[in-house]
Amino acid sequence: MSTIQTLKTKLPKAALLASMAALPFMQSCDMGDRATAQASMMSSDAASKVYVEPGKHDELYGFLSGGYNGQVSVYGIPSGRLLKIVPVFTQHAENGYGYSEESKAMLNTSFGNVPWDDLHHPKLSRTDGQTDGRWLFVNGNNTPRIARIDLSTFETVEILEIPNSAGNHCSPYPTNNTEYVVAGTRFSVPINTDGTPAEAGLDEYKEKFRASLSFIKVDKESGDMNLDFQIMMPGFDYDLANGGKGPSEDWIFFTTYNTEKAGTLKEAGASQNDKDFLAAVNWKLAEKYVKEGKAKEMPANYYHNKLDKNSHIAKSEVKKSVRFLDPADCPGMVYLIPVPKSPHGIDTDPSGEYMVVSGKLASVIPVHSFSKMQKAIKDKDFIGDVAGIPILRYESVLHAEVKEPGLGPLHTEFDGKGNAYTSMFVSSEVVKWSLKDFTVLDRIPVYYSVGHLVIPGGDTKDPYGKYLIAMNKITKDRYLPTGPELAHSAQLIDISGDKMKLLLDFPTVAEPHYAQVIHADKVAPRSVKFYELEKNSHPHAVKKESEARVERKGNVVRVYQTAIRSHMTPDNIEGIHVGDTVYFHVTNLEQDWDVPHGFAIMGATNAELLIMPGATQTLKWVPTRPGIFPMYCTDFCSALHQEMQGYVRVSPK
Ligand code: CUK
Ligand code: CUA
Repeated sequence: MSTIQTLKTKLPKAALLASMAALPFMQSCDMGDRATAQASMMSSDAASKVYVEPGKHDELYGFLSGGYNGQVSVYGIPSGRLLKIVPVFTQHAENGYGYSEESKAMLNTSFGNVPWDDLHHPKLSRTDGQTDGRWLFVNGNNTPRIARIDLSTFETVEILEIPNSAGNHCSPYPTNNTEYVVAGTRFSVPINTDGTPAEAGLDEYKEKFRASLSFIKVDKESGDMNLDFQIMMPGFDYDLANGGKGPSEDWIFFTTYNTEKAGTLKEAGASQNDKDFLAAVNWKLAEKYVKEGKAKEMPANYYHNKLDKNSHIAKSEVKKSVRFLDPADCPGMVYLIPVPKSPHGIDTDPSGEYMVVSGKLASVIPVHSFSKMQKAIKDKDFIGDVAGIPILRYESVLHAEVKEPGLGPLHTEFDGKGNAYTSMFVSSEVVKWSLKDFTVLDRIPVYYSVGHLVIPGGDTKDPYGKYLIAMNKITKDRYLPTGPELAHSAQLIDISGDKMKLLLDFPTVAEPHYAQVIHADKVAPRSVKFYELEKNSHPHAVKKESEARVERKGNVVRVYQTAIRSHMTPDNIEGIHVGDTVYFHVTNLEQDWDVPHGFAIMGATNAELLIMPGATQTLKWVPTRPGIFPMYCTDFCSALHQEMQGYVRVSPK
């Protein structure tokens, strides 16, 4: 029995809830108890199960969100080796992302250039309900954005701002064939559909506040995203979502909270103050309504940033309007299903029949049934409505309740063998339960306070029930101390047998909320090794050393520079004056795997460049004082790497 399980039996529920925040502390203090628990939960051959021989590859890729670092980190699983950090919403000095002239536009928004975000949920693209390894979609929580990472280059190639949204948390959710990626707002905000600036007090919440659910069309071939339409929902807060599968694949489900702000259930005559809603949206029907012309258009101002494949230059396009559907005009498109108060995750099982809702404060995990939902809709078994959206009866849709699952259920994934695994934030454990009789089968403590968990394909039709990764919010004493700020932590758990067994702890980069895990052979074979110089269409690229040069127009100086082992051309530059705007357009002439060159110049106020073979990147520099400024290659590229250097002479104005 873990410390928490012991506590649970000793404390009344109210006391337990009150001590939610303190629990992880108590846990980590009780070292003796913990060591015992730990020994019993470790796999005896853990080391061999996670050992990947030097030079051998991992079986799986793990894409972990970076939370408040705004990036995605890529791990080899089961080894837990960090393979790469892919910058998405955050500038990344390591490779100049967000600093180079080419990549800056990637971070443009209607608020300006926003070089940071809070990245919560990665989701892989799908074909026929299974991950296909083509793209990874991620959300920016703070300044509402959805990004697409191309998994052939592991680069962020597209960022789409979401208008009428605030706190883009319940995103992004691809449908089963990636027809759409769906993004839901977290906060309701006042929205004027005539496009005039919307501003209102909370006393006008019910009349003026709305929540948008955005449907982003994804091009089958290119992956390009386009905001097709939004559904304007009543003003609640929207937390998380997930799509149906099989019989329910036309549907997507959203958890909501703070529904009492809109005075909802009480109005419907229901005495269920302890309930919020699951919003069930038929996206196929919504698409049909849009095709039939039911959508209205409203002015909107949002950015769509795309990286050009051949020039490697990001360009922004500003969009001016968006179409929207009002659920009141669209019968059958949206239903509300009561769920325990303050739900967090909503997860659908691989068969598509069950919708598992995790109420953070609930003592049970309700499992709703899709077929019962359909029957209740057919029978018009409604207990009221909110803004024309029917509310179904809890009992009519409920299939089962998982009893005594633990405290603070957050998220559920599936192993494809008839079991579900739910993360318990408060009691700090992962709980395995059966989809057959909805009883708890096993539990394993995690250190400490797990948020999301992930099973490879565990959110798809076809999970690979060998591993589970728990992503823990609190690290405490798991590693050598590093002062007050600690790395977050993930734990790899073997779920291939009846009992869950801990295999490995590994520190993560910032705070992974969710993750995706996929078989390496779905991704690795398509990985690009270098960019073809011939295809480089950058307007300031030079394809041969003999074309390298310096050009001046007024006070703008362009250095057309080449880098190849082991020199840069030109390497001695004169005739620059204080106050000039100097662009170093550096083309890496190499045509080989893993030979980037870097570029840095003393005193530059942005960052270095890291230029991949065949590509051109630009560093902007405005010298502020006269002198001799060394420049050099920052990436140890050959035995003569240190010789890849030069000088720029800057004269007074
Ligand atoms: S949330 Cu972080 S633990 Cu953004 Cu998916 Cu639940
Ligand atoms: Cu090129 Cu070091």
